[in-house]
Amino acid sequence: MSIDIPRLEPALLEQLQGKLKLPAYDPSSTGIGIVHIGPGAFFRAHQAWYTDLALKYGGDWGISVVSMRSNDLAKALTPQQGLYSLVLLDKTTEYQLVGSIRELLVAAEQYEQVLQRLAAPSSCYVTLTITEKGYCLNTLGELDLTHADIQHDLETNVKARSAIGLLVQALALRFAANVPPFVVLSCDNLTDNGHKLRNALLTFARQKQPALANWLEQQLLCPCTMVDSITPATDEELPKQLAAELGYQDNWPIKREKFCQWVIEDILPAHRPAWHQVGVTYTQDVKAFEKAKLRLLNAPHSALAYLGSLCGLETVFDAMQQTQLRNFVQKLAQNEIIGSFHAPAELNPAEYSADIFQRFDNPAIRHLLAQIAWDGSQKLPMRVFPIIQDNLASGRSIRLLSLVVASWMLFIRLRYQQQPDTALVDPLAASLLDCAAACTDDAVTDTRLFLALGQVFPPALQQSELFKVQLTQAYQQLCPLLLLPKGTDVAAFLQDLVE
Ligand code: CS2
Repeated sequence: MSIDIPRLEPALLEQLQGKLKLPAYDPSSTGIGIVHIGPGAFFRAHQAWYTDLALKYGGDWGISVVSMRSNDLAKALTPQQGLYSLVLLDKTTEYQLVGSIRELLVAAEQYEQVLQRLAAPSSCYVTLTITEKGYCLNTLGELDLTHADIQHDLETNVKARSAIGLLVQALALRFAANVPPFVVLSCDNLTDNGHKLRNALLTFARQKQPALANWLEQQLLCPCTMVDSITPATDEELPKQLAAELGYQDNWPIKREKFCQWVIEDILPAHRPAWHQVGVTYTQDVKAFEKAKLRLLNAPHSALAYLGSLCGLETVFDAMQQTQLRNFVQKLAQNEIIGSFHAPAELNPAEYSADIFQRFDNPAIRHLLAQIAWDGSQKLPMRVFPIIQDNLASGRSIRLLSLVVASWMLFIRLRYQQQPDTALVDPLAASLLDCAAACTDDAVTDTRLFLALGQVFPPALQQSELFKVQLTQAYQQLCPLLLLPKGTDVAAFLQDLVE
C-alpha cells in the first residue's frame, strides 16, 4: 500500500464527507454504555453497525470491546480510535464508516481494566459473539462443569478464561457494590441463546457464591435474540479496494451482504439504545424467528459447506452454481425443514427460504465453505440435530438431513487426509481425528464410531435405531466422494442425492 495514503482516523472525517456514509454523531464525545465480548467480523458488521445508527438518536451507548485472548483487533483499530469501514456488497457496493467502538481491551493483558469496565454502573449492556463453543455447554445445553476453562475459572481469584467466568466475576463486583446487573445479550447462533446463557451464568454463580446466584435469579436479564447477516472474513483485497476507491488506509475493514436482521426478546429495560429506531425487531416470541433462521439458513449453509468441500468447491456461490447441490438444499428445505417448525406469523417460510438461497447466490460475496465448516461438532447440534429430533418425533423424513450429517463425518475424514496442510478447526478436533483415523470405509462400523461421540450427539440420537440406519445408508451413499480423484466431475454422482 503506498505510504502517502492517509490512515483512517477522526481527523480524516471532514475530508471524507460525501465520499461515504459517516457516523451521524460525534464518536469522540460519546460515552461507553455497552461492553461487547468476542469482537469478530460479524459483531462489527451487525451489532456495532446497528448501535452506530442508533447513536444518531443520542445517549452514551459507545462500545468497549473485549477480546478474551487475541490483541489483533486492538492493534489494528486503536490507531484509528476504533473507526473502521463497512463495505456492503450486492449488485452495487456501498461504503460506510462505523464509529460506535470507543475502546478496545484484551482480557488476557488488561484483566483489571476489563473487570472495572464491566463493573461500572454506566455499563448497562453486555453483548456476546463468542461462537457456539464459547458458552462451554454440554449436549443437553447446560453449562459443562467438567469443561477445562470452567474448572479453571471456578478456582478462586483467577483471570477467567471463559466469558462465563469473566461475566460472573464482574457481576459479583456489582453485587458487592449494590449496582444492578448489566443486561446480557447473546448474539450467537445458539438455540434458545438467552435462556442457555442465563442458566450457564446462574449455574456458575451457584458454584461460586450462592447469595450472588440468588440475586441474579431475581434480577439478571438475558433476552433471546436472532441475528442474521452473511459476513465473510476480511481478505487481503478489501483494504486495497478501499485505498483505491476512497483513498485512505484502513487496517481492518469488514464486508457483508446488504441484508441485516436483529430480533430481540422484548424484555429490555426502558433505558436502552435506540435500536428500535433503526430496524431492530422486538418480539415476545424470538423462538419462531430463531428456528426459521437456524433451520432455513444455517442448516443449508452447513450442508453446502460439507458437501461442497467434498466436491472440491471453495465458496457458497460456487456451490450454488452446482445444480445438484442447489437442488439438494432446496429439497432439504422444502421436504424436511419447512414442516419441522412453526414460523412467525409475519413470515412465509417458502418465500423466506427462497430469499435465503438468493442471498447465497450473491456473486459479490466470497464466503468460504471452509469458514462455515469450522466447529461442526458445535454447530450441527444447534442447526441440524434439533430438526432431526423433531422429524423423528413426528414421523417425518430425515433422509436428506442424514446426508448432511454423513457429509460432515466424511469432511472430518477429508481433513484427516489433508493433514498437516489443512487443519481441522473444531474444539473437538483431537477426538474427531482419532475417529477418522479408525475409519475403514465400512459404513456400519464407521457410523458407529462417530455416533459414539457423546460430546457431539445427544443421547436421543445415539439411541435412535432409525437415525442409525438412515445415517449408515447416507454415509454409504456419500463415501465414494472421498475416494474420487481430484477434479472428477461430481454432477453425475450428486444426481442421486435428491432422488
Ligand atoms: C454461517 C453463519 O459460519 C457459519 O456457520 O452459517 O456465520 C451465517 O453466515 C450467519 O449466521 C448468517 O447470519
